[in-house]
Amino acid sequence: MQELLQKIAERRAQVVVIGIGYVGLPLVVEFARAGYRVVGYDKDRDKVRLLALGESYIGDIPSATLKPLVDSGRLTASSDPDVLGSADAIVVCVPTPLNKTKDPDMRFIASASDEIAQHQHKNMLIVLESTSYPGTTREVLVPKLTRGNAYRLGEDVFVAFSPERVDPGNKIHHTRNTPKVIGGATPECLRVAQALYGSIIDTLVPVSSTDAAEMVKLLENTFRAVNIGLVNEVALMSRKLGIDAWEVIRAAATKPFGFMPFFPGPGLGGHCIPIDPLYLSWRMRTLKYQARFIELADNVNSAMPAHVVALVQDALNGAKKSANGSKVLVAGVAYKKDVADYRESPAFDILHSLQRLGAEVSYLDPHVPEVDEGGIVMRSVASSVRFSDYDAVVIVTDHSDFDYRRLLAEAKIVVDTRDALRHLDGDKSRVVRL
Ligand code: SAJ
Repeated sequence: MQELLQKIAERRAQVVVIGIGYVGLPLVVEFARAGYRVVGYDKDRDKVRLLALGESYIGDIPSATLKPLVDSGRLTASSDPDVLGSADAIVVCVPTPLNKTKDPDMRFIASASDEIAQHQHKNMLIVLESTSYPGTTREVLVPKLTRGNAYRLGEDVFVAFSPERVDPGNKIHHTRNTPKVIGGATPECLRVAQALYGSIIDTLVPVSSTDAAEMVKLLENTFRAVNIGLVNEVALMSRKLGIDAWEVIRAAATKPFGFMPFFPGPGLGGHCIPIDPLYLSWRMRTLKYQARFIELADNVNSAMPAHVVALVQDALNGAKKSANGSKVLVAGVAYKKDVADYRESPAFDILHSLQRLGAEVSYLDPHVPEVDEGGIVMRSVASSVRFSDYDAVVIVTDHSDFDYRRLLAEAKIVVDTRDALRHLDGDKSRVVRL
């Protein structure tokens, strides 16, 4: 351990980050900035090629940040698993999606851990950052890295879990200034992991085990999914009560203690909040326990796209039009404002449902020029599009750079799922909100 701690302290440790996506790329930047030699390892050759050129493909990391680090020779990229053989520290930031039956898809973690095991040598630190169910590090990673007792945990192999806390598009909280939770498979593992992360992150939050660290992350995201589910149900109840849910939530948010505002939306998007909590409910099912809040929130949130489509149908009906044959424009397909990522975006459920009703659908999203998702293959219309060319416009993502004033002036009907027009005066009689 001393040898490894020394290498880390002197920045001589060779770091390899497996998976250079929205979590891994900011990490390789911080490690390179701290003076380490770091390799971004990914099977996606496009990412490797772009990183090797110093060209960023992640909105939060400018190429101007990347290029000097690549030119310095400290930051390199590779698709060759042999780079793992020369690593002193490996950080795993691979996707943890759900499969078709909404069960954890562990293939990326399995493949990464197999490759690490194949290239393992003495005195290696391996940290898992990918969000997964409590027990993953202990039950999946550790056995592979200590198989046949070739390596002894906490003596010549060190394993930890440290959840990522990246909020895409967040201009204030980035890798270095966001506190980092770390759990070690043994106290020595924790100590080595803290030595590594302590050189790139201001505040570390050690916890007692990898299981606890895994659960911290799931609590963070379940907290969001459940509270978003709550306010989505508040929106449904308020509509039946003839109450403005947005007004009620904003008024409740003036409470200076004991309240945190969440807002209704067209459904949950992104590859975290709709997915991570289901890793916990899946794990609980294997222990014969039903995680009721997670499943209820998932039910409510998953039903929001259909609710939006019903609002569109009702609004068209109010104008004596059927959805069938109407032209509908979806404004925004990204999963949240001011990002280009459209994974799991509810926009596609809405587009699909409107198509099935016979509507002629288009979308406008300056951040997403084209999509090929779940059978929807489309290009965005131009931002100069005339909103009056459509029978209805549905605001699904409240991007800052939409021309809301012109949209409100021109559109025949607006279904606003984000209360994006709240700042505008003028005739709102054609606007329907969640
Ligand atoms: N949403 C609502 N209402 C809200 C907040 C969000 O409908 O009040 C929707 C968004 O439109 C989006 C989804 O929920 O479709 C997720 O939004 P999000 O704000 O949680 O953003 P993510 O998924 O990009 O990032 C979250 C992080 N967000 C924040 O902490 C603000 C954080 O929970 C994690 O670091 C990250 O997931 C992750 O990687 O787990």
